[in-house]
Amino acid sequence: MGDLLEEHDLGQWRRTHYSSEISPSIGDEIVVMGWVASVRDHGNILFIILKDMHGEIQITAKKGECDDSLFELAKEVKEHSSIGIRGKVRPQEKAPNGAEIVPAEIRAFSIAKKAAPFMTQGKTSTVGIDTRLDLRAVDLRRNYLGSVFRIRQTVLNSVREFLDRQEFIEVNTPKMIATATEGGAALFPIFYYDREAFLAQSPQLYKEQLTMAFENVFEIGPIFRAEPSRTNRHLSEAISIDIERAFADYGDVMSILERMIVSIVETVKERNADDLKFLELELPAVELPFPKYSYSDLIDKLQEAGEHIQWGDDVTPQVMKSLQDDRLGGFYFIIDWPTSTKPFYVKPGSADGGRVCESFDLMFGPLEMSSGSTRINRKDQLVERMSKQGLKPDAFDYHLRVFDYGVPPHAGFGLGLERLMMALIKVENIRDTTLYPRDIDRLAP
Ligand code: AMO
Repeated sequence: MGDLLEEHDLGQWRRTHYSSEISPSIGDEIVVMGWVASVRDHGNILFIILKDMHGEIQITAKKGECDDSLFELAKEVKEHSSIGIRGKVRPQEKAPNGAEIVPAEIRAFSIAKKAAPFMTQGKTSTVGIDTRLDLRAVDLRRNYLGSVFRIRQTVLNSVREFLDRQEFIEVNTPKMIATATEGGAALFPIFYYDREAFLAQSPQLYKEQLTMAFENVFEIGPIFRAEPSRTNRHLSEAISIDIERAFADYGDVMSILERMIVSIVETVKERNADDLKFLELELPAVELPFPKYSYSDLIDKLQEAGEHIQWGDDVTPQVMKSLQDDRLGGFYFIIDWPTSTKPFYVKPGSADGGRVCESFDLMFGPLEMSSGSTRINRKDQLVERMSKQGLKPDAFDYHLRVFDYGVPPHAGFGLGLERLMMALIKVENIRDTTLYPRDIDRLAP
């Protein structure tokens, strides 16, 4: 009786069907490939559940029914191994797709050398996230995360489709840059030949410049923030959906943002019905227009609720939790923030000496999803705001010089993809919405 030998090469083997294509009516011999999700050995009968990118298929090896030597080989198959099976399909009511495969040949491309330190079946995992992240590629085989990342794919597709319909052009801006834009967030310095440079915190100034040429632009790309804190909502590298629109103000882009969120929710409902069913998930209710609260009104409400918060303070998730208001459970905007709390490029309002600026945050419950604003399009005002925030206008010469050539009134926003996923999927930890999270403690894998 032979051992199950590893044959790393594909050779002449080719998959003929994905799991999702298997039905009891297939008469011919087929070849399936994937990973062993589980093995159940009942002595004279063995069930192997094989998982591929579309789902699962049952392989049933029965003593007497398949060749003796093949039956012995099948018994050696271990969870997580990568294998191919040639065999015949027959109906089996209890199996996925109502069919099972009776094997005629097994090919072990890679035999698992160890048992994984956590279960990959089932919806929840009992081990801590760090154990899972240390072996993330194996963790990502969990059906739960499969659904999360398929939904993420739909979110990205639907954003692109939506913005394409609104005549936005997709751009890619430099990620190695010379200056900071988002005051509060710390920068990652890098060596750039013989100079110091930084990883981009945001495509902000580039997307603003591009409105001069293309009017409406968007970018889906990484942003880098040296976040010193350990929280469930901050990453050091996140994906931001950024838009910028010429001849528009913050009201116009808020309208784009809320319609985009509605379009995302509807598209996920339509394209990911199976994933939502598996996750037992109902997507958040979205109704246009989203409620809008002014920052000042919210501070009054928080003070009434007993919070020690002053006008000018940031509104943190902890503080927001003290507000008992049903309308603050879903998506809503906080608008008209103090100018002092926002970056230099945000346009101050015309009333009250510009104490309040034309800005908004989109929230989901206590969590910030997006920030946006009308931007300053006057060079002298921008220089003044930079200086007020302690920045050296000379360092921004590369940006300021384009203001001599007709920068249009413009507005935009940045929406955090992982934060949006947290809201849609009700994930507690942002790390589960990204493949390989980066944070203060983690730079690998
Ligand atoms: P802001 O700094 O508010 O605005 O960032 C926009 C959105 O990006 C997401 N985000 C993060 N997500 C995870 N981890 C982080 N460390 C992190 N930092 C930010 C959030 C946030 O709402 N230039 C402006 C946008 C604009 O005005 O167009 C900006 O970067 O969801």
